[in-house]
Amino acid sequence: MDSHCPGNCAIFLHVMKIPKFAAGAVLLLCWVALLPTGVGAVPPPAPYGPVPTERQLQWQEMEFYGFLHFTVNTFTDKEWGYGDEDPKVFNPTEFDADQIVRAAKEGGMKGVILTCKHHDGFCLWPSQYTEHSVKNSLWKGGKGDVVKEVSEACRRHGLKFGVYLSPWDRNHKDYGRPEYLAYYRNQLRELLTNYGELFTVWFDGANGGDGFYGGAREMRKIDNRTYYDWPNTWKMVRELQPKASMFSDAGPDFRWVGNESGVAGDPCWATLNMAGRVPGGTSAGLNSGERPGTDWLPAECDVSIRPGWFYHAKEDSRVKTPAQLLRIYYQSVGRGACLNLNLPPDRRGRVQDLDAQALHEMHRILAATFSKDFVKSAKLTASNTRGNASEFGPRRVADGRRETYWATDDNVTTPELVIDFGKPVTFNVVSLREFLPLGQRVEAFALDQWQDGRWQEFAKGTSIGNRRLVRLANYLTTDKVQVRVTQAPVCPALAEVGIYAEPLGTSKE
Ligand code: FUL
Repeated sequence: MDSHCPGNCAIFLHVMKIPKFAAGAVLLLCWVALLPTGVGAVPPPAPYGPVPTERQLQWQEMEFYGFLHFTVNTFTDKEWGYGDEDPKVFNPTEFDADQIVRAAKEGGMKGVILTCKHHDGFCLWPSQYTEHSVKNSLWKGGKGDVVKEVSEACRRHGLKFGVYLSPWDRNHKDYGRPEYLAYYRNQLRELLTNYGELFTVWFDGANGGDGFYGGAREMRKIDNRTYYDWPNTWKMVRELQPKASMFSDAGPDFRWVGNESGVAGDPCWATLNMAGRVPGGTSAGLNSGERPGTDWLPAECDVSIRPGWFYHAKEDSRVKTPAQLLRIYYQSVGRGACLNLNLPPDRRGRVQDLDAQALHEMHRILAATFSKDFVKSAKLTASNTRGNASEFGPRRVADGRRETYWATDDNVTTPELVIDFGKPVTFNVVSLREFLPLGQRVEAFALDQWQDGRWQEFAKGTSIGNRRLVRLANYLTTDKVQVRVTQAPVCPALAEVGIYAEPLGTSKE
């Protein structure tokens, strides 16, 4: 923790839910320790609205990770298995978890989420609670465990691992009855305890309908407000995997963005009004979020690199191009959401070269774009700075640290920040980040360039949150840029401002 310890301590203590009396004592010590130097004379801004937990912050920092949709559907050429599939159809010929995880890593992903059980009910691990799993497949003579292999490959390659366990189970005889819940939780417990640390548990909202259901072959509908008793399932995840962030249409840690095309709303607020929301419930408000909102519930954009979620040979010609993937990146990560891009392993049990190459090329362009930040060597001047410049001054936006930020006095809510490069610079991408522990504060901003002796606006936007990427259709050349906060209910706290140039020739599709 650096020189603005008291403010950060306060947020830390709040986030960690440390009792008030203990928090008071710790804060007092922080103040006393810093008083002789005079540092910290002006406290940090007070948080505004809902703020993230430490767990949510960790998840938001990942920004980009992937889904692996793989099951019997890969072999039956379906998107939703009915639940009557013979486990023997699951038989990847050259399964290679390292190849899959390497493709994700070389594409810039920070983790992967495996469909351990999709709606068809087939389990990719030898669950002791069902025969409908890899243990009755031909793969590895029934001795294989895809969850184990992928989770271990993730650890070998430094990626995080997460699980998807479909609540809807078209195979299980008890689906729709109270007994199924015990089965679901038993399976979840296996995944939560046997495969190391998980960064997420992903609860799908698709629910109920026709299915095999142990041979009944009928329609079963459930009431998604009550059937799953989510609070108690979430409690189990918290106990067994305290660091895992949970996904559903209604959180509790991050939300669906309301579409499967990878596009966050503009704006996309990290907050939502939670009253009456349940997983699998309404998608109203999920795309743009709600402001100021009752809870911090940032969005995840899930989308497949192909039209379907599972591998189908007929879609080999429809793998998204690097240019399409880049657009998705800018419309998801660039609007403050995380991107969960699906890479479906094929019948060999590998990611196809086509998919890996498209992803790799997208990552190469992003890495080249963000390798040089023109703001780092520029002179920064703010129209207002809170307290001591070494604490809240404009240079804080260029130190590459999310934990530090430029802030203004409480009554200055629409300040300007001038970035003087000292020479003409050519760029087409601007990146902004807020200091999230103080809440989402900025409601609108504008960007100006210095041209013909005056400021000329070249872009404007609304929400910032974890990240806002402004990608211009054309490169601009100027020696000064101005960031203007044009609307905010409280003083802003900007953690980062970056200015970049995409490699020449990057196609925008
Ligand atoms: C949906 C499912 O129905 C799809 O098959 C896929 O798993 C997607 C990520 O979520 O709700």
